[in-house]
Amino acid sequence: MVRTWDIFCSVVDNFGDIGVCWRLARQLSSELGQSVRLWVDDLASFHRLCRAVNPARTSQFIDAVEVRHWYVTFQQVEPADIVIEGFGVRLPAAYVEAMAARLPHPVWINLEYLSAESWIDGCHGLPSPHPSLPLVKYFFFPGFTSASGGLLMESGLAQAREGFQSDPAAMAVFWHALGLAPPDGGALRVSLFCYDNAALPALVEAWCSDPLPVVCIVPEGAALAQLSRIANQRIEPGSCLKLGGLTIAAIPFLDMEHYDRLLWACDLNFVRGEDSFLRAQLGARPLVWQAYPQEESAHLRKTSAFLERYASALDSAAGPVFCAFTRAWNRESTDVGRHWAALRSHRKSLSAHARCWAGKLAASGSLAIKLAEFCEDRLK
Ligand code: TRH
Repeated sequence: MVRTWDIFCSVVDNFGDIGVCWRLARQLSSELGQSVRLWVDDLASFHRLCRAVNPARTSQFIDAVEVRHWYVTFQQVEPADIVIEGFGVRLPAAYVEAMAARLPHPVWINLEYLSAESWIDGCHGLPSPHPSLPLVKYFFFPGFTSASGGLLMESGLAQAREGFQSDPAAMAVFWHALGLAPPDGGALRVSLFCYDNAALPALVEAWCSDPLPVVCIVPEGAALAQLSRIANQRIEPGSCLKLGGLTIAAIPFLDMEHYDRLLWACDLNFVRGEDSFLRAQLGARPLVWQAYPQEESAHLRKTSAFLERYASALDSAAGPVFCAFTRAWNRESTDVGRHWAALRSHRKSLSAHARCWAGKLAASGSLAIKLAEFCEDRLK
């Protein structure tokens, strides 16, 4: 059944929130035929992920999704059948009152952050009645189990990825477009997307002195700024800098489709947050994840929960090395320098495991489909 949806996204900082909300909106519209309106408070950030977005327009259609600029002063509209607040964003008070006045009341969902922690299975789908209005909000938790809300995966993704990864000509075109020669097998290609990380200087040092050359491809952003500080010179997107055996290849911030291709094309991807983290797993290449740093070391618990799931099927030699490296990266410990040589020596088993893991992700279920079914059950 075609339902109307309002998805509210506040960008705050970084790109994960809009990345997830946009993927969800697009999939609900293009694959499930739903009528979707996406409210975004920062169209300039959205434009960086999706070039079709015109930041100057208050309303526009992109891939059949109605994109609305969400201003502080909200222009009242009739609420949709299903209302999604992305990551606990506060909805406009007048909109919430209109939800309460609308019959039947819309299904109200708080879309939570992806986590591998086991407690989310017990909280997924729980209702929370509004303290004063006749409304119920449901918590929807993405996750890695069939009991969770599943993972954002568009259909046809594995085929598109495999088509690209098995087509050297397409990969060569991609590398040339970035201003880089296709790999000749003599160097390791690593993409780097991370938060400011006190461990990065030690990793750079290990890369510089590694007998296996490393090409580190860095989109413009925090990682490139930190590399510039480490190298003590400004590294501009589009330029390359050689430091011993390390080549830093700075590239512009890519749109989502090209960023996916970068993840598919590299031998190893450093990713962060939630969305690049999942895209790297779906990319079927080895990854090192930096969880979004949180108070009281919550990110370290998230890292451990992921490692428990991901590394359990790694062989007994690669598993401990992979876990030690990832933990050190998240603790921002200079131990990453010490662990680097061991990590990359296991790249064959890490690559085989990454392919296998990507194939298993489908078992968690598609988030968009699960969400649509969850809401439909409550609208009946
Ligand atoms: O940008 P992030 O750090 O987002 C974060 C997290 O979601 C975090 O949990 C949240 O609390 C915080 O924002 C506010 O990392 P993430 O989640 O990986 O999102 C990055 C998005 O940017 C993702 O959609 C991939 C995309 N991207 C590109 O499209 N092109 C690029 O060149 C790069 C580097 C990323």
